[in-house]
Amino acid sequence: MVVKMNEAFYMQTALQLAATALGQTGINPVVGCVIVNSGVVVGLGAHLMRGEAHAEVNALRMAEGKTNGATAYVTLEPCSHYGSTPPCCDALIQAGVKKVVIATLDPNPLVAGQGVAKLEAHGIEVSVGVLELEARSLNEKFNYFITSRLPFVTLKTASTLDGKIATATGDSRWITSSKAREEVHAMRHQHSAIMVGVNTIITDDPSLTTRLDVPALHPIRIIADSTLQLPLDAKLLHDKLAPVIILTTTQANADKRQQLELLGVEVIDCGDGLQVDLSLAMRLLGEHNISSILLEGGGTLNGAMLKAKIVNKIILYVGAKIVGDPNAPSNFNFTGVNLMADAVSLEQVHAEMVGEDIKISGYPIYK
Ligand code: AOF
Ligand code: ZN
Repeated sequence: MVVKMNEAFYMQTALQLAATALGQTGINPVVGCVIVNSGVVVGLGAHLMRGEAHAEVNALRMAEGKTNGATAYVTLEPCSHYGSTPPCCDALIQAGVKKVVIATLDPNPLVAGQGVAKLEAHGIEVSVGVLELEARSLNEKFNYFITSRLPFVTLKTASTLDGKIATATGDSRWITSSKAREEVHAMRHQHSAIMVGVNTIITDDPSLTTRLDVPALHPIRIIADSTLQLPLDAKLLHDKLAPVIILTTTQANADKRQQLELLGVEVIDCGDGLQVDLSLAMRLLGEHNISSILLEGGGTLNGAMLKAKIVNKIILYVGAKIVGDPNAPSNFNFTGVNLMADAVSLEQVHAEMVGEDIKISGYPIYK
């Protein structure tokens, strides 16, 4: 294999190092770092877990003794603040690094340009912007959470060509092929939490865990259940595979709440109304350090979340099938718009094939 040796080449490696840790850094970003001295790669590092060493520090450790005059390629601006670890800027300065190539600035208000300023103040040459879009997209959940303290919501849904998520009898196995379903399990690993409506539990009794060929992380399971209809024998209440959070209202039955709490479930009140206040729910989940949610709801929850303008990204798998019947449930149920000009539209739309299915993704634009 002959590779083109340039800044993008080293940054690509740093991005791959970062990507390996997607899903395991909690509210922290994924970050990768490659250190090169006189044309030789001397250190590789990634940030693996919140509370543990940052990418630069891991890479500098590997490169020990060979860092003087080196160039560091980092996917995120090195931090300038004291968090769980001392500032990476200080470590780079002390190691005698001559140049730092950065993909993108850190949106964390505690850093946000101060890292670059500190490096430059110590005579280090800094450049920002190599593979910037790739780096920003890798941390899209972190970027949103760190500036809003709200979880980044990815709405994932699968439908037929006629927009149905089941037949009129309720059968939905399967709309898409196993390849698409496997991708969805990787997505579960890469989100802090998964969210469904209580009707999904009543109908399917799912476990909402991550099932892949290799061990993976299970998301926290969130159920929107305004009137606490969740059956006490639901599988996910007893498997102890991941925490369960129920979103309800102060109106819900106090006895049922107590029964659920006795099973180890956290019940969160989201307003005093008849239905869960979804915007308030997002604020409260953000306070619980849930930085990303994979929404796998049915049409009603999908519609309500979209209407509340709290869906950040939509991923739709379309199976090339047609089931017909106006009574078959569809993807998004909400009071529709009268004019096409008022429809929710997506930006940065991307389409690709996944096995036999069509995958469409994009970001809703809210007016
Ligand atoms: C870096 N390199 O590898 C990471 C950075 O809680 P702490 O101390 O780990 O700090 C987390 C913050 O530090 C996080 O919000 C982000 O701004 C930055 N993460 N910075 O230079 C890294 N993971
Ligand atoms: Zn750092």
